[in-house]
Amino acid sequence: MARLALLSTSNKSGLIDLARSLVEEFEFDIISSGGTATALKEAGIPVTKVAEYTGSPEILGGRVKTLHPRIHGGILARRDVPEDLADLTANQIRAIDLVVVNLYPFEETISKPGVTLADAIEQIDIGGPAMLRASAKNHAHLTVLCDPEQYNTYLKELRENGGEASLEFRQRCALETFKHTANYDRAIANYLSSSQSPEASSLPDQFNLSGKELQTLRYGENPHQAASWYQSGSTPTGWTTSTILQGKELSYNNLVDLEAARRLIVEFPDTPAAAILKHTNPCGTALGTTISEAYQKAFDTDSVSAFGGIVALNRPIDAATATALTQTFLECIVAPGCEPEAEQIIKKKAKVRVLILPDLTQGPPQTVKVIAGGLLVQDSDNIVEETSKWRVVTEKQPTAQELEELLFAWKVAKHVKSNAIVVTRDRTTIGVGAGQMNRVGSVKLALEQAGEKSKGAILASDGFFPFDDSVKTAAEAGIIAIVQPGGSMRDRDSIEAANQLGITMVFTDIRHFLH
Ligand code: 93A
Repeated sequence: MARLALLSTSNKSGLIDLARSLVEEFEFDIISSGGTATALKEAGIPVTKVAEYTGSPEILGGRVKTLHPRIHGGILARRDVPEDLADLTANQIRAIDLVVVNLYPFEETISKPGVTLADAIEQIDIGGPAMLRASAKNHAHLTVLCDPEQYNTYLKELRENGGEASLEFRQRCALETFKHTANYDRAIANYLSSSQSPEASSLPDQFNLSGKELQTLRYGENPHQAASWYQSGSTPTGWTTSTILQGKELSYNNLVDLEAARRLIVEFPDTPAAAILKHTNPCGTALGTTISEAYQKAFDTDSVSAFGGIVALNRPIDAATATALTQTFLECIVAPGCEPEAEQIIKKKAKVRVLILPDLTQGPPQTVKVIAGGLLVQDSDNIVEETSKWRVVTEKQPTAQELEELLFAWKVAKHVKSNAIVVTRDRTTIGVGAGQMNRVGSVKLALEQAGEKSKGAILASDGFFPFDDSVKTAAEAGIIAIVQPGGSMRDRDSIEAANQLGITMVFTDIRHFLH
């Protein structure tokens, strides 16, 4: 007797081609739920409706279509257990050899504007997951497909194996299916928990790792640490959508640095901007009239540290920038695009990894840290910086130009590990003090790096000054304006020092610790 395939799909793409091959090439009989059967009939493919096969009509407006012992018996029967086979015979049930189901589009439905809870609930598929899970459970005896992307692989498998799918293939399909139904249910649970109690919701969807490994990384932060890169959430976003133009395989540290670079560079959407990072800290960040000017300025501020750096550009790479990029050893470059001529130029440095990320702004709404026994989840530091909300606390007021420079420095400081001090002039970092345990230590480092250039420059601090020593050290080096959150018990001391030394200071009332 011909083998039996059950087809029940919401997404009908690829359905007709698959069914035609099943019937014409592999002599399957097909049974299908209402809509699927109609689509097959229209394409001239012989099919029996599930309702005809079971003798039970679809009821409750389609809520019960395939939930029937003739279906589930045919899926779940163990072909090597005589009692199971006897049950099939006694109940006139045919064993089913292939189940192809894709589910009601729940996630698509809830992403539509104005969707009601009732709409969403109606899109919770019951019969589909029941068939998928039953088939995956019994993969020792049949094949299950839950995604149109599997259809061609399945047909290829049959063609290469004398019309049979190997056990290994069926196992893989079963695993895919359980992942698929798990994600489906998680999407429902997340939706319901956010619609019922947004304040006590479960882990955000972006931390649903869905088991999809994008890359086994060669190692983690160090060679003795194993590491992997997983996709978060059920649809690809962020780096998962990037394309790699060239270069060696991405490493764990590359990805960590690239993400830090991305976050920094998106602070400056309106102007060509370049950032060069090492160990997640910017060693050079600059704005320019062109992207090549921005890169050159960023590079020149600390060409020593830039060696082996990660470069992020917020404009496509052009020929001039490409030429500049090839003048030094870099680990990675990311930009929203790359001109063909630039591509040819960078090719000369075949090892440097070049990534194209068309939308650099797609960041995670939350970040996570793992601690013993738990996860710490927080909103990303996405606050919009508004100088109109800043407070000038000194007698001296900043000029409009100084205010712009202060904003630039402040935005960079946000992306430097605390304690963070950033000294800038001409929209270019000239000194960065990162990760010191006392603030004045970071101030000294940043000023030392800026050297003579600190005369007339401005300074930003990610946290408040606990004492007036930082203000005094900055003024001595020639800093003319400071931006900091304010909020210390000794703010008065710092303000007085600034007034005495004739420098401008503004408070943002927002701090940007980064650990
Ligand atoms: O409403 S259901 O949960 N009840 C069922 O018995 C059932 N059987 C299949 N949804 C059910 N399905 C789903 O219908 C499938 O998962 C598939 O998404 C869809 C196909 O319906 P049609 O063939 O009528 O287009």
